[in-house]
Amino acid sequence: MTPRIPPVLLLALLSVAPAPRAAAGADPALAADVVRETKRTWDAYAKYAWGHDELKPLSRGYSDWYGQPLGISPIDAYDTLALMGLSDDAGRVERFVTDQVSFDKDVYVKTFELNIRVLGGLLSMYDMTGNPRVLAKAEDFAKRLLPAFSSRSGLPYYYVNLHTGAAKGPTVCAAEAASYLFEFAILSYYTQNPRYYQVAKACTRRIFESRSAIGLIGRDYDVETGACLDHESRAGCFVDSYYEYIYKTWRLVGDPQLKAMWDPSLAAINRYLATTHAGELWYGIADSTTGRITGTTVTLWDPYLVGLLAYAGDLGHAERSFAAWDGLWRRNGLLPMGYDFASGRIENPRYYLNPELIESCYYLICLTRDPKYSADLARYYADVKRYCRTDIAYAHVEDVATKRQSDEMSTFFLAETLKYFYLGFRQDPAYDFDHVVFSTEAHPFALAHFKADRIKSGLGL
Ligand code: DMJ
Repeated sequence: MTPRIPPVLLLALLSVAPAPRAAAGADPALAADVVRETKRTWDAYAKYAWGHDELKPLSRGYSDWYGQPLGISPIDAYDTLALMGLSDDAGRVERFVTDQVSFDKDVYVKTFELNIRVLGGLLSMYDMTGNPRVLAKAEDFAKRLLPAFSSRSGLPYYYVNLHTGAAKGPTVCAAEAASYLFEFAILSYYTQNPRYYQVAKACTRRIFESRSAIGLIGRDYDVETGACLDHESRAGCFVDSYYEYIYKTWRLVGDPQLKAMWDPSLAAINRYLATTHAGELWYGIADSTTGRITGTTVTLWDPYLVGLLAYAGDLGHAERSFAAWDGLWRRNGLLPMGYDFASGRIENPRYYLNPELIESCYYLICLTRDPKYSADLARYYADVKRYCRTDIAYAHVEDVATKRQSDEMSTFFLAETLKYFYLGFRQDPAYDFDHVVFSTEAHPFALAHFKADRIKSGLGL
């Protein structure tokens, strides 16, 4: 196993004090403000919802995704608390994982969502602490997800029962079919059991092989046969982390077969989905067989692509696409869930505290060092505080026009949104792209922990 810094020392090193080598453009005062807001939000979760999946930020109650608590918020939030130096709170979550939480529950869970939030969160906790009981918990959880992949095609069923292993849900979108590479690679690495990575890679390969002659994939898939059910090709919502994990997993473990999938995928995305409207660069929806643009609706999940393009070295497209998204945020004060860039109409007015544009802004801050992006991030932070803050935490907004709040706070707000704000203002080199790879749920993994010979043996390469 990779030797690590002891957790206590690690947390001390990552404490709230100004970063030793903070890059130009860092804003320690704003970083400290994010820590205060995170602590305030976390304290509300701990007071009103401890152990449950989500805090209700208006009524001061809680909700559980499946009737019984799985502790999704604290597991998802652990590394945010740890990297902000909130060590007592992080320690409490670690003890909750090792001593309290049980995944042996007779509930059907969403395979995709629980992989990125729970398995990803547990693995990140292990990557930071080296606590073998956390790794055991992660593997226990992964073994409960594995029966989802028992279909004829190897693609996962939408739901899996954590106790019985029964699986159901015959149709999945590309993201739900093939966003397992990253977490399963890490689990294979740390357990030195290639099975996890091989299962995940078979899914990604299956979707990749279904691409059309011009290199585009469709949106929805039949789990049993593996067949694609449509010709609707996009890079954002429904497909996003399929692409994201091919590239990010390659960055983490260097499997050359992933790079061989990424290069043609990126070329096809830029060739067919990128389209200019009124001088703005957008990534639309295209027919996967002809490449003709058939849809101009984008969603607030789609700007993840800006960060991914930048990460992959395509700053030209990334910065132009960011400008289009930033304009949409400026016009609304937040991002609407659905927007038609051709008509300029908002098709879904909700904003659920989502991180994607904030995340991409962090990528551009790190990869361009252009102070413009730091100013954009500060503006997003001010807007989120202005419109989503409640007296105890933060809440979804039902309509970006009225800014009317609703009684929900998604787990990714602590896991991702607050983390990327903090890292963007702090600019700690330990969390730049030479040092970590972030999962789709913003769980960071230190590149230095992954050694070539152990990758080969653990992943079965
Ligand atoms: C997150 O749970 C993940 O980033 C996922 O891949 C899609 N988007 C949500 C947050 O918007």
